[in-house]
Amino acid sequence: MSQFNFEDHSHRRYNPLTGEWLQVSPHRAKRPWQGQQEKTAQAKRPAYDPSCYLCPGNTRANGEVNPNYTGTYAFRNDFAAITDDVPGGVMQEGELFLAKSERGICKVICFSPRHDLTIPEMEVEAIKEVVELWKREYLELGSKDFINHVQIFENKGEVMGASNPHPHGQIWAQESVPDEPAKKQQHLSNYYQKHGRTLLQDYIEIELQKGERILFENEHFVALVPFWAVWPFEAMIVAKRPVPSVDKLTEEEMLGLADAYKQLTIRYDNLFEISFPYSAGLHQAPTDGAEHPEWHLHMVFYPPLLRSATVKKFMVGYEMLGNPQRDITPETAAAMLRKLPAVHYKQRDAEQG
Ligand code: H2U
Repeated sequence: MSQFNFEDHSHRRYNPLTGEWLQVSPHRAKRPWQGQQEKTAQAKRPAYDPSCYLCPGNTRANGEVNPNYTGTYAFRNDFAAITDDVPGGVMQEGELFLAKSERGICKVICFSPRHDLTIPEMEVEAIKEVVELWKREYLELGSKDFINHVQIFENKGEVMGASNPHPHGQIWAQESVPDEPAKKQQHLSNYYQKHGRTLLQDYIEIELQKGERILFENEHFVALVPFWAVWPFEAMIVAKRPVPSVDKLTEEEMLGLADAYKQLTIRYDNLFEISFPYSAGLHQAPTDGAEHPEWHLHMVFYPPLLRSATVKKFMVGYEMLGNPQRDITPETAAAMLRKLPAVHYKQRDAEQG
């Protein structure tokens, strides 16, 4: 038997942020389809769509009319999954039946009045306005006494269940800290107590030295494929300074986050020359009134695509029953994303006429 190496042989990787394991099976990536590209026909969208419920001036499903907004726009989700008018209640029967009421506020956030744009096609200054909106909402929602966590996210593309192509995200703010950030809270806290530094501060320092999973960096943020990435082209944008939450970013850092968000999504779009779908979001300190020096703001991107514009990775079978599994290694995915042009393919096509 040959000597073990991570590029060729089956192995498990540990995610120190969540305490979970990942199965990596690089030998499976050697199947003949690797690198195949199938483009899908992409309809060009108008800058304004009279039937879109997010466009300025249009009437939403519940009859409310959007203002003629010119930048970003946030409103309470008309079909909120969690609402603030739920009476408090607990149901507990022995050890096996436990339920509790959950209060919260859900919002929809429009990134731009332009129906035809997406983040990688927006100007960095306009994306900074999105970051400023995140900050305002995090502060405003987080300051309510019954809100202990504010989850800001973007679901992009039909394959991710986005109901509308108008550039937008969502916010679910609620009483409880949901499971993903709660796992991270525990691991970040253990690490900070032990070392007096944030886990991600130490992690990015080492990753920047190694370089093999780094996609790019600017003055304030670094984008990389984490060592423990589950999704084929999963990536993370991490603040270089250990800031716990978006409200603590300086103006310069907010611009840096906007730039990193644009740069990463341009590379994503360039990978298969399509509008690349993903679920992305901020992970940051809970808004429970406590100080959280252990927290370190980062943005995660979970794209579903595997080897082409149409072939999706399914988290089924072993992944549902055992733990997540991937074929191409995070290092291979990082190398593929890193070598893509920093100019969006649509801009390239427009320039080439
Ligand atoms: P998604 O594209 O990720 O589904 O987000 C759009 C949200 O917009 C969705 O949660 C809300 C839906 O409830 N929505 C409104 O609040 N008002 C509307 O008129 C239509 C959709």
